[in-house]
Amino acid sequence: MKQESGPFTYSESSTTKAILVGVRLPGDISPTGISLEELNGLAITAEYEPVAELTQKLSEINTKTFLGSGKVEELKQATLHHSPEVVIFDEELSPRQNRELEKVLKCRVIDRPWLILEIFSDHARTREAKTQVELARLKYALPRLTKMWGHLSRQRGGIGMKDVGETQIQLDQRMIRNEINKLEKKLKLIDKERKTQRKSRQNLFKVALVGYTNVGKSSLMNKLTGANTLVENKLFATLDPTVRKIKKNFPYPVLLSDTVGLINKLPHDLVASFKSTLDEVRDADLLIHVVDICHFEYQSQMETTDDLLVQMGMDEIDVILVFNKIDSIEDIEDLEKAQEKFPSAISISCKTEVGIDSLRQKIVTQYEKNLEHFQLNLEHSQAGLISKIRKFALITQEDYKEDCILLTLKLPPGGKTKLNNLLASQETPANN
Ligand SMILES: Nc1nc2c(ncn2[C@@H]2O[C@H](COP(=O)(O)OP(=O)(O)OP(=O)(O)O)[C@@H](O)[C@H]2O)c(=O)[nH]1
Ligand SMILES: [Mg+2]
Repeated sequence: MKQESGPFTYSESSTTKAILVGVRLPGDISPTGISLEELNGLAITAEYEPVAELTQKLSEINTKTFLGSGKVEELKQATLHHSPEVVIFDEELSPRQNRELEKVLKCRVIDRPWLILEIFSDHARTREAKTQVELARLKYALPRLTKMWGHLSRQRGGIGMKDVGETQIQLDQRMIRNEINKLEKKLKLIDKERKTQRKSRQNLFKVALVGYTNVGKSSLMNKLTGANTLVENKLFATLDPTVRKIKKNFPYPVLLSDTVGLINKLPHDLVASFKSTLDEVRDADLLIHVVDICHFEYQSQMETTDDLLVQMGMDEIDVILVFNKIDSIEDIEDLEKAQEKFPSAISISCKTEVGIDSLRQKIVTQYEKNLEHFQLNLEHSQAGLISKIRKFALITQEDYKEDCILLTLKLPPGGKTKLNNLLASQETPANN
């Protein structure tokens, strides 16, 4: 077995055959049954080649081998037949189950959280994402140390695990804990930098794109801002947050942020590690929840997103629901049914640009909802200030009275401070 004879080295050209295992857990009442489509997509994204699938409805989870003994035997026969390098479970396995299954099946066994971590480490590009993924991988591997080191050493995407992987045998748990401490400190520093950046944007209206992975968040970011964020038909194309101003056809300064996509059973350590990335979302005044309306499981994807938003304490923020990819819908009745069920949703296509203008309008409406009404008396000699005020506030009425000009304003967050500063600079010419 590769992982027992030294570090497993990933090579671009080799295909790594995998058997996928899915179960229906006790208490799971989802109507769709056991679908391994998503695990299949994840496996392919991580460059495995699924060669067989095995599913089972479980009445209870076996603490030793996760599956019952009959199914484990069936799985063993499948591994003998297909000779896969890896068996991938769609659920999280305990360290013990992981070990036992590897012993019985005589091949590497990984679970869904680990698979997601592998993809994240492949896609991490920036210092922040790399640190976050590395931390999550180490935390996940720590209790699974004996077998996991082989997996950790898969040096993919330059994740920075090199030293750790290469000297795996010598490292003990204490050293990994030290590494975890170091990474946590590094992340704290990065977090601080991000906080400073966010502070400088405090007074702007912030909109964040959220949603399941691969639904078209980055495509929408590009449509609304003219940015050139990476769009790919793969899971977790985006890991790092991008923040851009929406200028195109927009009357107000609004910041839009695109960030990591969400997925069912996201590894817990990963959610924790991505805290600062997700703070970008937590800090938003408005969320745009993007849904791939063509996906057969779009409703459960919506639920996963909603659940994760609750977990991350973001369920209080206003949300615009967006059904994307309507250009690809096969049966228009499906779209109509969805619209009936979620009447507030805006249907769009990033591909054909249908509905993008309605979405812009809805963002504007939400923005205006956040504006503070204010009235200001200016002397006639101060009329020159009006054009300056118009740059950051909405003037809904200009009333030229005999002794003054009465302005009715709508101020964005931070607008009052700007207004006070502007008026103060007029009163004290030394500040001009
Ligand atoms: N047909 C169609 N495809 C779309 C549309 N919008 C996005 N896509 C495709 O959907 C895939 C995913 O798009 P992304 O914008 O990368 O999705 P994302 O939500 O940012 O994905 P992650 O960053 O991986 O979470 C790409 O292949 C896009 O071309 C659309 O309106 N119609
Ligand atoms: Mg993206």
